[in-house]
Amino acid sequence: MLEVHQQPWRTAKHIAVFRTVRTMFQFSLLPVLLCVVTVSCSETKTCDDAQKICSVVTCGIPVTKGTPGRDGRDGPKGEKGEPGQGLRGMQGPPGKLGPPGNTGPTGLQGQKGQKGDRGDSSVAETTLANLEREIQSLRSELDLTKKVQTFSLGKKSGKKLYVTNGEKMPFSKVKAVCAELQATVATPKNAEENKAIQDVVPDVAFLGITDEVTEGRFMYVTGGRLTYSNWKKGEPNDHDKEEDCVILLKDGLWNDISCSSSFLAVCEFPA
Ligand SMILES: [Ca+2]
Ligand SMILES: [Ca+2]
Repeated sequence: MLEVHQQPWRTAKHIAVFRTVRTMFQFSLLPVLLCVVTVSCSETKTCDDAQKICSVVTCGIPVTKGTPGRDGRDGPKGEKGEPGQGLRGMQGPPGKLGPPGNTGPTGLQGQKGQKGDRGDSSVAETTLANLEREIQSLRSELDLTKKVQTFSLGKKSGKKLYVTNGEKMPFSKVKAVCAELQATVATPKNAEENKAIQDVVPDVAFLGITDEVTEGRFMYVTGGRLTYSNWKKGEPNDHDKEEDCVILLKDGLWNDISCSSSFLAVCEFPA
């Protein structure tokens, strides 16, 4: 204030600028002074070097060696080295069997062989003898089978065997069924055979007798005129002129009937 009064030419603006410049001078000089003090405590350096140290070290504290830094990044990959000289491992087991290959082309036809020797007639004779023995054996076996069938299935009278399947059908089908079995429709040629058939069937059955060829003249389906008959009284009457077949009634008597009617089938086998 005294200087303001002693130097009246100075304005208030001039005073403010003066104070600012003085303050800046004082603060800029302070680090230099501190650095000079620090350097003087350790070793002799120029003022410029001391300023560099002061940027990382607190002035006035003795400088000590720091700990090592972290490892740097890995360098680029080197070139492939030479094969090692160590022991070689044992060879592994064989691999799995591969799939089969495609079928190859057909080979060339071979050469024709030489003509063989003339056959020996004794070989043919031996073969024939063996066949005859086999046939004889089969005949014996067949005879035994027929005897068993006769005993277990049918009624035998003389040389005939009568068998029924228990089904009722028209006469034409009865003939077909028996023919398929290489048999004929049952045909009694005497009272004994008539009784044998009667015992086999449980119901009314067709007989192998018709007058289809000539009305009123009954014949066997296997051929030939009747040598035996057992007609019911008043039969055959050819009722409505359409009765050309013959049935065996339950009492053993015969009756002419329509061939399209259905009755039991009985086949006759030679026994
Ligand atoms: Ca008739
Ligand atoms: Ca009749």
